[in-house]
Amino acid sequence: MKRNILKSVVAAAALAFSASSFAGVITDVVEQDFFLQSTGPFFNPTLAVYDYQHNLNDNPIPFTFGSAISANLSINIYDDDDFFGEAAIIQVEALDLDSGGLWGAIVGIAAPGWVNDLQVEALVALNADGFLDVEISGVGGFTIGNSTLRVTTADVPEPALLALFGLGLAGLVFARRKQNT
Ligand SMILES: [Ca+2]
Ligand SMILES: [Ca+2]
Ligand SMILES: [Ca+2]
Repeated sequence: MKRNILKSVVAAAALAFSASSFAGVITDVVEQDFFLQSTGPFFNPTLAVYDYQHNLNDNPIPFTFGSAISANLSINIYDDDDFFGEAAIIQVEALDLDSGGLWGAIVGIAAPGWVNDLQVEALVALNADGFLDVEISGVGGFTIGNSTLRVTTADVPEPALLALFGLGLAGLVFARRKQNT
């Protein structure tokens, strides 16, 4: 009887281990090739807006909510090499510029590429549901290419399986007590 319970506890522990997320790096790439072009007169162009989303829930390595301890976002954004300037606001989740930022050049060719580490608010949003929302709004004309999100994860055991493991332990304690009386 006792041995059987012990077996089930060991099995539950093994299950908890196999289903927990292990420390590592998840790389999520959104493949895109979008030319953002604002319209309107040169001195008063309209703001053009482009949205996309990183989804960690459809990846080969599954993402466990709450396991992201740091993340880095890299966007292949580049100019079409015209003389005119361009300006972009990169918004990551909330409209603050700590995780997001600015990109562009007043005249000439803007330097290609944009990269930043996610700050607390965006990291919390990513941990909540495995989605990261990005919005790029800008004036001028430029290309928004692939976006790469690199997420460093920590070990997080599945709560449900931990509960199962706890239940097994409780059963073991109960069985021991029963045997002692
Ligand atoms: Ca994905
Ligand atoms: Ca330019
Ligand atoms: Ca341009």
